[in-house]
Amino acid sequence: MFSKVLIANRGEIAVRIVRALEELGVASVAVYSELDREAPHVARAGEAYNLGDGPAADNYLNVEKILDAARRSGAQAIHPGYGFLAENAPFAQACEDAGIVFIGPPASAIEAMGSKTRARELMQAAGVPIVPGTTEPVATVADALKIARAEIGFPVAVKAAGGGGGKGFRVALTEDELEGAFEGSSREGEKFFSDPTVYLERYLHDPRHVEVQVLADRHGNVIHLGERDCSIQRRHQKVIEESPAPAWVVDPQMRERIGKIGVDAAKAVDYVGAGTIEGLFSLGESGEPEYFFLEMNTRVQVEHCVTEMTTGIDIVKEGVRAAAGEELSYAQVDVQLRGHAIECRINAEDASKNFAPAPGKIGRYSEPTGPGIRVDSGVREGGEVSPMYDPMVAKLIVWDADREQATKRMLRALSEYEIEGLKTLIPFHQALLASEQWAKGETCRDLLEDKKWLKTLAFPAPGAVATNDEDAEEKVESTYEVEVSGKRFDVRVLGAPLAGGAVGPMNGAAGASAGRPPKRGERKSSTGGGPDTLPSPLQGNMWKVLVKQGDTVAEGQLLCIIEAMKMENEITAHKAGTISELPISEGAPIAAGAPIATIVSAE
Ligand code: MV4
Repeated sequence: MFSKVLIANRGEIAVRIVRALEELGVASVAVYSELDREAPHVARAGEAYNLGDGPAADNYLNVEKILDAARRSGAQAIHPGYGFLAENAPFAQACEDAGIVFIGPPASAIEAMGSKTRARELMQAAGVPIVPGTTEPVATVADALKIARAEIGFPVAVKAAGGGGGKGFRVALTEDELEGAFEGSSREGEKFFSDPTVYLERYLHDPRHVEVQVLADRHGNVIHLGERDCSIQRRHQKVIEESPAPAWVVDPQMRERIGKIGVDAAKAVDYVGAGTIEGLFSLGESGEPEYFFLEMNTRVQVEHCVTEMTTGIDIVKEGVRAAAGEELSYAQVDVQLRGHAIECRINAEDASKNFAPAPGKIGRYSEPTGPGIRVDSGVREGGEVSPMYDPMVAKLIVWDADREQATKRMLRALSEYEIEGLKTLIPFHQALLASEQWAKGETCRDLLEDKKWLKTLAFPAPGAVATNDEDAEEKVESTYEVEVSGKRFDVRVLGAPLAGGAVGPMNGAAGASAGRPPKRGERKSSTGGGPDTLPSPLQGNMWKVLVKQGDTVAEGQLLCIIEAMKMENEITAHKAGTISELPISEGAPIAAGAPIATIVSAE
């Protein structure tokens, strides 16, 4: 086993890896950017190296600086976590060349799976079922049309070969949509992966995202740890994951089939460590279940925890052991699934505003505890969620005997979670997990795309005015705890503002009430005004601008799309009115807090 390992990451996953290393008796080395000087992952590690300030390209993504920190610390291996350098084949190779072990698969496996067309070709040769379509790049729209007509049929999915995770994914429902889908996919592939190559797949109707966790060592042992269902996604980002999949989706027979697909896929690329084979599950024309390989993630994933809960196997520790040349601690027969686990991603985002990132300073902070609860977080009270990084601040994972009980336990845990000052997905999770669609094990796509439903999850403004009648201006809803004859009551008071109370949002969306009285400037006027200028919630690049100066827009109307952290973030109008100023342009960088638009209410 190694004596010291450097963690080339931040946030909850860096903390997760420190914990695994500590249990293995391995010293940990953190790296950090200037912004993360006070971050929990730095405090938690044995030693830490400052990589300097600036964007991630200058620190967490800087190969030379990270290798240098590894050398200075005497670390024998580097754990990349997920994101950043985790699936970067040249980095894995650079580690090897520097005599440092990359905790993950060989660079050749990362590279093979990085090209989606190459991966499809390899998987087909290994007998792994792929979504019907092409394994060769499709050069022109004319070729695409020929192939779609003759071999695949419509609707057809166009995907970027360099893509994955939904980037460069377009659908052509009919022939006349093919050109637009082809061009769009190719453009996005070029922009994000410097590769305009696209390929075609049969478009599956309302599929489920079902993936399988695998572990492999350098001695030829490959096992699977069962499946995870990650069908609850918005804009191709997973928000809720569970293991196992709902019973009607994956039965023991299907589980064995998916497991074998995972093992065969890993063996085909000489995989080492923890990896995930992502696939699509759908019902075929005659209602029979189908499962196809989609892509392989050659790293530990955000949602690995649900599998840890149902198998009792520490996936991060097994990955470190495998990298150190040890044999896996488990054979396939040792893997027994028990009960049901669910994970909710606690992102600093406002679901009611199209999941806009909502970075900010964290006030009072208290995590849920009790039976069956696990919280993997990378934040603490008084900390700050920077617009510079991914808005996922924590993962709440629960385990219980079955799906129904795990759901109730998750709702209990969500209601215990206190995060003041920050808008998070907690109200979204509460509403979704209470829905009939979730109970039935549906994909919930209708809910996730239902703007009206999302709007009901709006956070009250600090010290929100309770009603909208004329003299409501001075009325504030507050909750107080009182004791009457020794019995405790929570009372809601609607009335004149009183001093004291919480600052900023609490977990609760609509209906939450604690709040200080509004200050003059931030008080909502009764005419539905509010500040005219909409600041950018995040730093990124302006990818599309959909309005012009002088346009009249409705509240919630799409104004522009900002690309940040490889994600498209839709920015919508914060109020109705006329755009008087629009200091943004496509392709230009935009800073967090910089003005996007000034909207003057029509009166
Ligand atoms: C698909 C698909 C339908 N047909 N591919 C790819 C990336 C992943 N984030 C979503 N992807 C999809 N690929 C074919 N050939 C539908 C989706 C899809 C999806 C799949 C499972 C669960 C939720 C989804 C949400 C949007 C799109």
